[in-house]
Amino acid sequence: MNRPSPSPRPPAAPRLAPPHLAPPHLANDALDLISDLDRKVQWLSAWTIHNANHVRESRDGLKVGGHQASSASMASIMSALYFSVLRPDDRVAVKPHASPVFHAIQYLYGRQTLDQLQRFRGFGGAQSYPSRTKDRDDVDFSTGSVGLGVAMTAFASIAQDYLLAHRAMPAERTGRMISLLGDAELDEGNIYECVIEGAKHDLRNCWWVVDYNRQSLDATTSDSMFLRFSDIFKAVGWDVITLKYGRRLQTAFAQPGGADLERWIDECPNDLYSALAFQGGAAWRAQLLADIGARHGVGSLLASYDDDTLAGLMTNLAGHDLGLLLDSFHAVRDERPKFFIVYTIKGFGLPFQGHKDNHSGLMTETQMETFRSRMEVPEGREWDPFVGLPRSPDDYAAFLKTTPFAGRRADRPTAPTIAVPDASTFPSPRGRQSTQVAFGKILNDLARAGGPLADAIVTTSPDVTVSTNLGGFVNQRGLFAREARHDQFRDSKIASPQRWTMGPSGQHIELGIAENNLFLLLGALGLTGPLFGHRVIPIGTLYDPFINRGLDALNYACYQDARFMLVATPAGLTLAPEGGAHQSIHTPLIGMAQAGLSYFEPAFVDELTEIMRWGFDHLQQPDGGSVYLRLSTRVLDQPERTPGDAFRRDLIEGAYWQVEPKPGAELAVVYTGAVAPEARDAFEQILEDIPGAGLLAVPSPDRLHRGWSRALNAVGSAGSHADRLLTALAPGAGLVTVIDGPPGTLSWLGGVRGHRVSALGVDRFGQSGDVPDLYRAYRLDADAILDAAAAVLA
Ligand SMILES: Cc1ncc(C[n+]2csc(CCOP(=O)(O)OP(=O)(O)O)c2C)c(N)n1
Ligand SMILES: [Mg+2]
Repeated sequence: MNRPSPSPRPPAAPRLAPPHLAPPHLANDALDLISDLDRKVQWLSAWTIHNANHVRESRDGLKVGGHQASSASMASIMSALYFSVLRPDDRVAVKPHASPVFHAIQYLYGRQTLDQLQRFRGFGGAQSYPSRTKDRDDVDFSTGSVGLGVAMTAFASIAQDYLLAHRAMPAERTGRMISLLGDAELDEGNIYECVIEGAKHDLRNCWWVVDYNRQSLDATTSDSMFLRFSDIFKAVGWDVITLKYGRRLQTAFAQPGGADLERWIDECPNDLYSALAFQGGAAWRAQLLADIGARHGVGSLLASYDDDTLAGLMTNLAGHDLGLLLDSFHAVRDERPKFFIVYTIKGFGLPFQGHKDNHSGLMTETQMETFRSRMEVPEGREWDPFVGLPRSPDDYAAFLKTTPFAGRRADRPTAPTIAVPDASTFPSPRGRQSTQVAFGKILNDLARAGGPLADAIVTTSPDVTVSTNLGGFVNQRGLFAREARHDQFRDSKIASPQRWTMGPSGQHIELGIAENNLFLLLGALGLTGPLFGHRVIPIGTLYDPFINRGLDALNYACYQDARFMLVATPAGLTLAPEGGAHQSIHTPLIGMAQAGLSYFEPAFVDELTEIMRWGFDHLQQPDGGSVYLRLSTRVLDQPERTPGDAFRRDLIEGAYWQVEPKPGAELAVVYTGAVAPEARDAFEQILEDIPGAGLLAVPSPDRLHRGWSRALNAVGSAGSHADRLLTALAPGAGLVTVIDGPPGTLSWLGGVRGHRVSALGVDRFGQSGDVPDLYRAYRLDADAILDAAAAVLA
């Protein structure tokens, strides 16, 4: 055989099947029933995709798509789990391209409608990839951006451990957090960041089941990783369970010539194995005879199979052997994390099985007809749940009522809302300070005062707990660990302002410097209500520029409607001496554009206080969302004022007049965040020439913009808060906007009532310096604002 390179020998598959560990509900004939249902799942998932592409009317001529090969690869693994292994409290992240398999299984359980399947990938129908928010059959974790759903299960397990340790959920409701992943997902770096964090947090009750079909989207995957995954996962404390060969192959290996056959398969490169799986029996025979035909016993072993059964034998991998899968999954008896490497064939049983281009392959009408007759589905009854199976529909329906998964509640748990203190008792730090310091004080004061909100807060940070001012809260409430760990520095009586005591009652989860993990953990903590029936209030802190590091995970958390408060600090050029690598520029536009997240950038502490108070409530509301606070280390004098209801309302809608303009005024200075003093300074100079000018504070460009664009789409901009505010100005008035961020964050205000705009902000990389130098160089200072005012009035 002409092999490109010998691949390392994978660990030997178990020669004998593990003992049959039947769960209590598994009667003698349960395996037959599950195997029939598995066949139906294979049919329905392929048919759902076929229907969307070839049967349903197309209005735009676009390919609808769907992944018959990826689905076929995983069908039996999922049948084993959903029809026997999964318990009601287990939670699963299904590989994105196996969504049709998930929906088919839910359909058989009566938890998914025919209408949804028929509208797969259509508007209002079952989603292309499992979606917590858009699908109707109770998806546990959304998937789509590969790798993220995988890691999400680990963080969900940590979140579950947090609730268990805080006695917020009963131990008997502990579920296993299971990811069903494609092998190519193992290329995503976030997986390895996650397992490192998992090792630090004693991860448990987490299973990752790899559909090891050795194909990605483009081609077959590299042989060189064959053994490495097992090494990597063992190194971080996981049990690795390799399920390679099905029982028919194992039986053949025990025959004369079988050891040579086994060695041949073990050494066969991925691409050759895949090509032969595609070509079928005659090709297998020719290749095997050429390579090992002369070895003792091989010739007669091969001769005992015709071409069809030889093809079946050579593709009898563990992932398609239901009995083996059931035994292996049921054999798990402990809570250590499990990494199952399950060998499969992409497109198993379909005409393009093993073909390197099959990722988006769709069966033709003719191929579907052949598949239909093999599956014994009569024409016109394609959607009948149990048609063509050997037993009566009642037998299957009755069986499906007895599985552990059938005991899962149909609706998601709702967690009670945690009361937020009203303005009179909510902490309100006083005096000259920065928003970052005030944030720390508010949390510290909340923790000290105690109460339901303080008890529900969980903070987390990727190694910037102290530098983002979470230290006070952590001193009060401790770090979370399942087992108590003492603070050696304290025990050694070494002075430190920071206590670092860990234990089950701690309320801070410390992460290593991997911002992606922060967002995944916030995602998991932000879903504990609907996942585990108990709500926590997650607060995550990081430096603002490093949001970029975890942006896809942030988007992913929001896509799942996880609820959390993200506090990004310090932000912008205002961070001055730290320089351009740490000065965030474009994050305000992330905050404005990110669905499910409200961005605020307060300048003053009373604003921050009110935003946090509102935020704690908003992130608990059914139609609420998460909150992003962009804070600063710049110390500012605070305004003398007592916020009232009108101020609060305006603030949360995004803006308020710090100094109201006189009716028909020609100019307003508009600012966001830490440049407030420069805006004020310039504004006071402008008043000398334009006495009616206004000074508009915009603590949330995001909320202000959303309010305006919603009103614009509905009834014209007249209903919006932005419009109400700007009506006071003359029709042709000028606006000078300024933010330590992209000028576009505020320049849209010119569109509200057609005012002329001169927008100041940062659109170049920053550098080290002090605030006066940087504000001058980047045109954020009072002079720049005055110049801009002159220009806009000219
Ligand atoms: C982050 C991300 N990058 C790229 C893609 C596009 N994509 C979808 S599936 C896939 C390959 C998946 O291969 P594998 O995980 O092995 O799944 P399977 O072979 O079972 O289809 C790629 C690259 C994606 N969904 N997410
Ligand atoms: Mg694959």
